[in-house]
Amino acid sequence: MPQFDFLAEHRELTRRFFLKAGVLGFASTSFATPLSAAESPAPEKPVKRDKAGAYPEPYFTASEQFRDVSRGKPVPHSLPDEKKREVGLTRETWQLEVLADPDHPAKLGKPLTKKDGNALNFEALLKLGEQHAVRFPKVMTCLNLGCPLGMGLWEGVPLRDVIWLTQPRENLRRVFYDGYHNDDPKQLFRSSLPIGRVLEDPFDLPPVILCYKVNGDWLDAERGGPVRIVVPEAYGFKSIKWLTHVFLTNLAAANDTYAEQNNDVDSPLKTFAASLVVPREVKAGEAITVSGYAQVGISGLSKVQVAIESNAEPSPDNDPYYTKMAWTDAQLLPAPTSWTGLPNGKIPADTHGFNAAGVPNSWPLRLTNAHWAAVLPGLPAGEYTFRCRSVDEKPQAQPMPRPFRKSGHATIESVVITVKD
Ligand SMILES: Nc1nc2c(c(=O)[nH]1)N[C@H]1C(S)=C(S)[C@@H](COP(=O)(O)O)O[C@H]1N2
Ligand SMILES: [Mo]
Repeated sequence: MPQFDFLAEHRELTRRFFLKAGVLGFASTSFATPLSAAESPAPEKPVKRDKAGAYPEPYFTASEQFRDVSRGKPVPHSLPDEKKREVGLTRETWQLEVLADPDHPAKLGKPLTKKDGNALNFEALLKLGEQHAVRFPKVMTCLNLGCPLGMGLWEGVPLRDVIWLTQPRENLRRVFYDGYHNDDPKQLFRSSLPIGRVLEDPFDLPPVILCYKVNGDWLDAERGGPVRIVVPEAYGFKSIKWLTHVFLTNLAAANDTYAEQNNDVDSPLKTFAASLVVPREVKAGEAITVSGYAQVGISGLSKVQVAIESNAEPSPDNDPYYTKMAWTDAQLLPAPTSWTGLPNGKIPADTHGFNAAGVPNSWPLRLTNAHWAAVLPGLPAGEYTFRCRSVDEKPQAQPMPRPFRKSGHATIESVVITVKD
């Protein structure tokens, strides 16, 4: 299966930056990346180059190049077409039930059920989309993995518009939802949200959607089609694929499958910086080129900073988050001018975060990845430790104040660099 070649994209982006900066350290660099080395398997198929041999300016990831995180035996997207039709995993046969949770029922005037013949079908969803469709960019990323699975422009109908159809009246505190799981309770993968998050959007966030398109195309089966939930500010496990059921409940607590794995299921995307290309060895006195990406989490990103210290000098005590280091600002790479992966390379009208001309209102965009690069001055021979961190919009250095792994990847990375005479 072809996969998202994030590193190839990143190298092409930063190549332009280093060319302009007059330093091209790439020939001798080797990768030092805790993320891609430890957690991301080697990409199987490189991103296609254009006629001139250059990679496209990366941004949105082709749906088939996403990394796939799907459970199930067999995984639902691998079912034969006929079976997909039978179980409602095609646009023609898909139906969504929106019901009261049988154990802790919310009071609904009109649940949407197969039994009553009013379950929501794809045509009715698209009909709602004519009035209410929304689009927003978001990186799909797994809380357990930390590395990006792919960048999508997700399109769909706000979940609240479907919930309103059920005429909820009382005893509604949370929304539980799950997807097709081979009718085997052991394979169930489910998630949940407080009703308040669904009915109203926190400041400047897009709504939670029933998503049926990504990057201008119908959502394919591997990405969770015909319909998946996409929660803008959340890690991937909240964005349930092959959606079949929404339960409106009076329970106040999360029932997410991910909660069973010690995960913090209320954690929104963290802001952090990661290195992707750092040399292990450089010549004394020679400029050091480093680059990486930052996940722009819920608290935004104002800058990425880098620091390098000699291992011969002891670091200050009681400074686990390196707040006392001599940090310098890296360069955040600018927004693309053409949006690879979208029809005609253009941002469609009414996309969250963009103006009418398809230009981002600000940069970098929240809930996406930003790329960065820096050139550090040459150093005398010795062993050094390179680090990078992010500073959010508040501006707080991150990953503080919440560096717990089970809230999502967030560390200040360190890479040892040897400088040789
Ligand atoms: N039905 C269902 N939905 C699911 C999953 C799953 O196993 N089954 N995996 C979740 C997890 S843990 C992640 S990280 C994302 C991954 O989305 P992707 O496969 O589109 O990259 O899907 C989520 N939705
Ligand atoms: Mo995940």
